[in-house]
Amino acid sequence: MMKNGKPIIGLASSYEKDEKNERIFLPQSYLDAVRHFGGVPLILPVKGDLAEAAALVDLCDGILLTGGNDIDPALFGETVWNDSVEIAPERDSSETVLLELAMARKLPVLGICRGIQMMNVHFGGTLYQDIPTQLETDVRHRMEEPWHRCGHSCILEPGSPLYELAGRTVIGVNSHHHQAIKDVAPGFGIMGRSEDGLVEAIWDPRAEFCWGVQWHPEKIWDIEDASAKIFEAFLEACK
Ligand SMILES: [Mn+2]
Repeated sequence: MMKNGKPIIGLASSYEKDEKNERIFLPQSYLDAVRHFGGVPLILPVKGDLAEAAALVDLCDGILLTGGNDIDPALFGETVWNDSVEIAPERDSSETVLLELAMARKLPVLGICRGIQMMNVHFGGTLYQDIPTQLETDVRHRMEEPWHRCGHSCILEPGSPLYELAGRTVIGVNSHHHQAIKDVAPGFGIMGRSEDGLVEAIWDPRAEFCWGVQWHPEKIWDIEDASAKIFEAFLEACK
């Protein structure tokens, strides 16, 4: 049940730390998309304690897990594969708490790019840590900018909610990732794969709305209506 006039969408912030700087940030396109589809974006910080996270999630009608760093492979029982893997354990911990709080409150969750990976790992799945060195494929999953265009297609699973929404089997997606789902989390269903068979969209049939997509619908919803429909469905579930 929505708490206010418009659904408040908590956005997991991106996080960066090096010798000189420590900051949270988000690409504006996430906020623009949430606003366009009728929500109020609320940026959720990293490194707060459980009480703070609970206080913030209590304000939210839905949670959006955004793109960014790689997931620490320790979370799925592996060590770091190579130098391409850039982790931010502080962010992983914050999002683990966010997911637990969201599940306890039965809040809708949409995971985008890193977000689908975080969702999959949190619920017991695994990842390819580095597609170029771990998977033979002709599909370009790390396309060059601009990302406001489709780079490869996604073949939807008939019967999945995304297939029902899109009303067709093949949709266009952008692609800016070097990691991807390997083993899908137990209980989750596959909604779509790229031409090489890589899983690009999952959902939890046990939840009201718990979806993850490997692409960035916030950057192509105005040119690919399947991506617009993902945001429409998510915001609708948050009402
Ligand atoms: Mn891809």
